[in-house]
Amino acid sequence: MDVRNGMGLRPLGTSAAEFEQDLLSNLYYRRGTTVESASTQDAYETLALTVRDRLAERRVRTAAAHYAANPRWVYYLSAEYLLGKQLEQNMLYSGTDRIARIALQQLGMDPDEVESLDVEPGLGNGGLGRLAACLLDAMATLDIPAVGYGIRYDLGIFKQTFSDGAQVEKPDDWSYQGNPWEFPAPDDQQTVFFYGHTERDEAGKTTWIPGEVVLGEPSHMLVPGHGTDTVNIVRLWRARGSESSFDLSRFSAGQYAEAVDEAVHAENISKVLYPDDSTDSGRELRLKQQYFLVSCSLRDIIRRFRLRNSDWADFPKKTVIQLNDTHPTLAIPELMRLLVDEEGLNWDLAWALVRQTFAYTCHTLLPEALETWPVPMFERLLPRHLEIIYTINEHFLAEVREAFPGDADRVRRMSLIQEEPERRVRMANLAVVGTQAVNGVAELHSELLASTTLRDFAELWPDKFHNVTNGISPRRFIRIANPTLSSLITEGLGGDEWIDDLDRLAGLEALADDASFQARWRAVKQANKVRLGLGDPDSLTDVMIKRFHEYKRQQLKLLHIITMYHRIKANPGQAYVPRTVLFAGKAAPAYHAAKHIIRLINAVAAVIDADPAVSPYLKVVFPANYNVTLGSLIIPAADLSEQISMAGKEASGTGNMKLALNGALTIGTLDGANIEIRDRVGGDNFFLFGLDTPAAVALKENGYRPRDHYDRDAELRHALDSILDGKFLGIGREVGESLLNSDEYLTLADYRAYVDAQDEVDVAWQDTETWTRKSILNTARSGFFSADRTVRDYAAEIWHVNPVKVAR
Ligand code: GLS
Repeated sequence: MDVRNGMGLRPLGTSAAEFEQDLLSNLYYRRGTTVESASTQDAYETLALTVRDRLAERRVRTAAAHYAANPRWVYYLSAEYLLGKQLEQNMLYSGTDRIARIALQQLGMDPDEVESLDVEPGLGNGGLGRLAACLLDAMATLDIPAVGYGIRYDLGIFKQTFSDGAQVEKPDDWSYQGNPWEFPAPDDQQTVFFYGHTERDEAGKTTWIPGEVVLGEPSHMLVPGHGTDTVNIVRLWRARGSESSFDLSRFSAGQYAEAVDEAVHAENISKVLYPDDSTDSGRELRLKQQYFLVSCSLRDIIRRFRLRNSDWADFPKKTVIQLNDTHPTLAIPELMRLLVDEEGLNWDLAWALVRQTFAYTCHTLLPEALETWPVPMFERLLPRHLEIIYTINEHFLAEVREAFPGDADRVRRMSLIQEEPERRVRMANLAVVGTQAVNGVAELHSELLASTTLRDFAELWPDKFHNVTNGISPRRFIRIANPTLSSLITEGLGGDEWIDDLDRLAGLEALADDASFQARWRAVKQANKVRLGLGDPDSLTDVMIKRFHEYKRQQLKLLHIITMYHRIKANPGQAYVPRTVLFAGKAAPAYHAAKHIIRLINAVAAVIDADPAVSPYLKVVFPANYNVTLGSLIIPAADLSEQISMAGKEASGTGNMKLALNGALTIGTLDGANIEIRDRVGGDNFFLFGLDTPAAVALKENGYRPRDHYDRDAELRHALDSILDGKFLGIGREVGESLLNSDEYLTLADYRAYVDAQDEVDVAWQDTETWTRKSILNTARSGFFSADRTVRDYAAEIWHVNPVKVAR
């Protein structure tokens, strides 16, 4: 039932005429203007509000259903969310896409122009942040009561531009025009402490006397489910100076600017997203951000718990808090502090509750991504939390000593505090100790976590370790990103149920050999290439889209391109398979090696473009500023998906899933989720190459010498020499030298296997029917990689939560 009926409110209509009325009314009352004088921005904001209103009604009903059920909640804590644009998604989920467009046209507005003003909130770096968004989408779609918590950064991930081929970063002031999708909730504001000292009274009760007080102001965005009435929320915190940070004495003395200084300073906490992906930036402001997120969110979680519950013993029954990587791990000592210091629970009971409440997802294998904090910095910022961590550590290490008597080395490795070369707090260790479940994000990753990175912990608590293979939202990454393919699939399967039940794509197998279906499949790919507008739509579109990181090995792709270039130059008369190689992705601003690779790619692209003997066959394009929006245009146009990381380094990858789902064939190593993709799509439909993890480890242990490969392989030598000799506008010598002298990620060792596999790609491409068949099979067999399956796995294995249906 529409709750507004009971409130005497008019239900919102489902016809284009009613939508048009609501547009007019919102234009008038919310924007204070009329059709005649409205700007495109007015029209956009009004459209967003009119769509949002339709979801708001579902949100109210969802909240009522959740309140009545008093269920076990999932609270997802994440420092990053890459939500992507909201308008198109919200129109689809609210069923208003068609009527909204008609209504806009009726009012004489151009729907495409109006929709183009929607802005992507770039509140994350890459895969980890996008995964958080996909999981929220799936939780809502599966009717799981959930709230996502994050930070409302004023400046999201930087905007990438190129100057002379080099990456230049520009600030991303994403909400300077406002954000129509957001509901402020000032009543739920929280107070956060920093610095200061602790005091203990005679009874042993500890009080934290803070040195700085900051306010956390929440707002939320709606997270609608698809094909259901559930609308969950993602709640984002923004820092504000508190009144106590306004220095009244200075104000009275006429020093107004100085008086507000501290308040302004406080607001820096949510000013900017740290632009490092898979690396630890280690700055105090970052630690402040993490505590800010955790402190605000936990108080909010407790407030929500108290709406229906009073007994702390019930807290873990009603609450599971999922830590998205180590960034929100401070939630563990913070909940201890709240329970022991503020609620007066005894330590043992509090610790039992805390451990039952939390679960931790690890997203990396790179040692440099495991966060640690210098003890002196930590102690200054969070004095009480350090005491709590010391106490947790004491109890924990006693447990380790009991389980492994006499193993001092193990105790040293497992301690929450690193002692040498300097004392640091180890967040991953804390996250494992303070949770009931730890999971990796792909099968290989989970195995490697338990056998290497977190081995000591897996030996102590084998049952704590799980695998939950990542997944992607089929709504976002095929239905919305690739509408033409979606229509073809719906036609082929005789219905659109597959969108929320992705295993049904298996039904396409029956069409994989059907010549007319194949022809339409190719036509869709072609049209998507035309839509993308980069490179010849008849060429093989070869894409590598992801953050720039040496372990991902964009440099390997580059060596292949240079080799193709040399082959064409050497034999200009021959026929070559025309390729458009598309790179997209950002490098962390301080990651110089990655930025050199970007610059070299752009230089190689320019040299090839300028060479008429080569350019008919080979084109390298590098559109700037890769984000969810650009990805959604590239992915549907791709023929070949490059997933070429050094084995044992990519935790999972999710771009690999998006591309396979959209019918691209993968060329890849046995790394991360590539292994599971290949298992499912079949070895015949996947171009495998390179060292596997044990071989890569062994090679490094036996003293890898990249120069041996250089000496042995003439084509490789030619490619590297041309870089070292400055043949590409003099750019890239650092890249060449690093490959030749250290090559940490075994690029040269995998070069020959990679180039040979690429030759197989060329051969396969020339057999159009077989290629199309492989493409269809990739889509048909990618159902497993739906985020809905991922969320079901979390729900069954880790969260133990049940759906709550929202009645119509
Ligand atoms: C990452 C990993 O690097 C990716 O392999 C993984 O797919 C993603 C989501 O689990 O998490 N970890 C990280 O710090 N950034 C990532 O993208």
